[in-house]
Amino acid sequence: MLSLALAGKPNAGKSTFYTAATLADVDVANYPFTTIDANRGVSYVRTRCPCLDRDERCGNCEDGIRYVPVELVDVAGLVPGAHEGRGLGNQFLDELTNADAIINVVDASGGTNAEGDPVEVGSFDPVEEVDFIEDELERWLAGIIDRNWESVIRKSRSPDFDLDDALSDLLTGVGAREHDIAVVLRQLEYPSNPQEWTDDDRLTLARAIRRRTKPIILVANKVDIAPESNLERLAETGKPVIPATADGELALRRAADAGVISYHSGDDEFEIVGEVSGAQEKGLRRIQQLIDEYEGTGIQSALNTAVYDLLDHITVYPVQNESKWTDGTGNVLPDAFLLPRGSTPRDLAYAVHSDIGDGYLHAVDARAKRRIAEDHELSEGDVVKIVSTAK
Ligand SMILES: Nc1nc2c(ncn2[C@@H]2O[C@H](COP(=O)(O)OP(=O)(O)O)[C@@H](O)[C@H]2O)c(=O)[nH]1
Ligand SMILES: [Mg+2]
Repeated sequence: MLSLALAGKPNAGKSTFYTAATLADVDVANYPFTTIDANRGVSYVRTRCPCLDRDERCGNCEDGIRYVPVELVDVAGLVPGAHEGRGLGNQFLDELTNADAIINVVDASGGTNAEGDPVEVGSFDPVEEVDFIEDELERWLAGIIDRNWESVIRKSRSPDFDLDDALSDLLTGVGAREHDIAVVLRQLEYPSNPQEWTDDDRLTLARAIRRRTKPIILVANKVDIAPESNLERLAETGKPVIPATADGELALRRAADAGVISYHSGDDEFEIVGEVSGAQEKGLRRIQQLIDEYEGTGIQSALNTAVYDLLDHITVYPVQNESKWTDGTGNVLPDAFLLPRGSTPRDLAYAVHSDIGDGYLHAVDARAKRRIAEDHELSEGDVVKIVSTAK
């Protein structure tokens, strides 16, 4: 499963985001280190279900809204110096190891400092936190490379030494594949003898690896109290920025859970369908205003942007029966897989099961009812029958 990590300084709203997005009970408080262990949960990206192109809904979506699971990790707050063990330091950086992308939750209100302590709203520059979080991640990676450099030097004495291989060994643990290392090394200039590498060379390598293997989107949280100028400054960083209110989304999900409103995460409106007090209604109206202004609460949009834009994935639906779009038991569109754009039917087969991949014979586009070539690039919403010697 794809894994997204919520990183950021303390009190930015990570746990609120996490709770809203997973609706699991974790600590949410105005206290710097509420999250002592990383919380892992399941959240969902939202997409259009292919059953909308048929007469009947499939039963695995909500009125044509399909939710596809991703792992979400709530990482405890990072403070400047975390890579050297400050705050809750390194152990938490290590929890980012499996992340395919990082959602940096930023307090766009400027109402907390770099340590997460409350200050007057508007007095802390959120761009500072964007920079230090990125820097901490990169220095943490550089630390891993530094600590293992001796072994690279040792290997370099062997006649069949290959820097790509040595670095792959060193960095597979943080989610960098051989291909990533090869691409990154091609972009950089460095001494051919590992003994001549400087700390700066290793930091430059770490920064490039981070950009490639742990891309970041910014969530500009607390828009309900954020000065407009802060949102503009965040946008000027040139990074993807999603304005958000984690508190607002949590309130909506809880109200929906309690049957008070009808709301699907990511909707741009909701309807009050149950009994509400005057105060509750006022609160809900305020959230609706924010939704109108920012096109949603930003939570679903952040998850979707991370998976579909930043990681450039598509949703593909394997079926066994190409006319009915069912599995062997008659379940319509039972599974949805998130695959990198450019994936082929064979890649889908391997995602379903390695045996299905090994036994791959051919595939059928279940919309067009046509065989598709082995190297055909799949698209968002494709429904595909895999024919394999494995069952
Ligand atoms: N005004 C405002 N406060 C928020 C929002 N989201 C979270 N908070 C508050 O920010 C504080 C810290 O939230 P928490 O999720 O514990 O932050 P974490 O330390 O990053 O996990 C809590 O008091 C939340 O209620 C929001 O959208 N607007
Ligand atoms: Mg927290």
